[in-house]
Amino acid sequence: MLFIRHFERFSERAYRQGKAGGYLHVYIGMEALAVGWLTQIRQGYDYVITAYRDHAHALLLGSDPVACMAEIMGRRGGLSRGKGGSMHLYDIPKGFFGGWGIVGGHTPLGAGLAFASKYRGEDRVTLNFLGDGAANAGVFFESLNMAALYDVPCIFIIENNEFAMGTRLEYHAADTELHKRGYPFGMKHERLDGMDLLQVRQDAKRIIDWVRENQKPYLVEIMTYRFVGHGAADNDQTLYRTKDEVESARQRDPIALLMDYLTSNNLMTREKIEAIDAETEAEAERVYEEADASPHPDPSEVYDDVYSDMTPEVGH
Ligand SMILES: Cc1ncc(C[n+]2csc(CCOP(=O)(O)OP(=O)(O)O)c2C)c(N)n1
Ligand SMILES: [Mg+2]
Repeated sequence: MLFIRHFERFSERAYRQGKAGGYLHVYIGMEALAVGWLTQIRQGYDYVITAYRDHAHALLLGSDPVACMAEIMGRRGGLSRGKGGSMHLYDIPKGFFGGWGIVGGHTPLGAGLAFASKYRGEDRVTLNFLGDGAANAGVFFESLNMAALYDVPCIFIIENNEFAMGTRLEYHAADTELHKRGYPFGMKHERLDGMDLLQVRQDAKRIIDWVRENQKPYLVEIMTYRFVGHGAADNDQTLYRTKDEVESARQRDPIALLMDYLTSNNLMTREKIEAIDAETEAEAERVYEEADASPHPDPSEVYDDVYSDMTPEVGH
């Protein structure tokens, strides 16, 4: 969690310095959610797909942090060779299918990944992350329907940070208990806490085991909060929430909660935690500098990978 937080602080720096183009959305405040779930899957075997708030997911799946940062900076050494940016981290060998910018647009792709693994007789699970705002997209309901119809091993994980850009949950969702959207499709569904890492890990293990065993879909809504703006360009959060509200959510900062647990149970000293904090910060700085040394893509590559040379074969 500390490395992700420091890494993202450096990505924000890159944005402010004009070194990261396009959009940049960080996961600060939400770390326990991705850490809890992605440490419970079979990494490099199970499939993961998410929206544009994707840095934590790539890092946790073992993508090279320098390649992640280089992508954020649009450099040739980036995961998508510098052509995707922050929203389009990808690492297929690690089971990471992106990194998508159209709200809700990737949810049928996640259902399709789960369909593919079941069709091939494998016992993979797919984690299909989306936001609370995305849970209103028509295509999400279609994805739930098809996933339930074909009984595919897909876990839809709504990262409910209570906002879709500047629109609060109560103003965008007719029923704010988003997990209930599994009900009409006969899908198991529940709402869980996303701030206490140890609890998140336990919940994740239970649900992943169930889905792997039963090869059926599941819908979870996980309550979390982003401590910073929607994206790096969201300058005035006071238009939609108060400083007090953010401050009170910060009382349950997942990193601070875990530190308190570790120290109060004598599992780790405060000095040791401070040392990890300093080490991960130094590591994030090294990553930032190494990524910054990667060259920009050559303009001659602009059309590479846009069209496929493969002629599809018809009739199979
Ligand atoms: C189809 C579509 N509509 C609108 C947008 C603009 N947009 C970008 S992010 C966002 C809010 C999504 O909120 P949520 O799903 O809760 O995700 P979060 O940013 O909180 O992680 C919107 C409306 C978009 N990218 N795609
Ligand atoms: Mg949201």
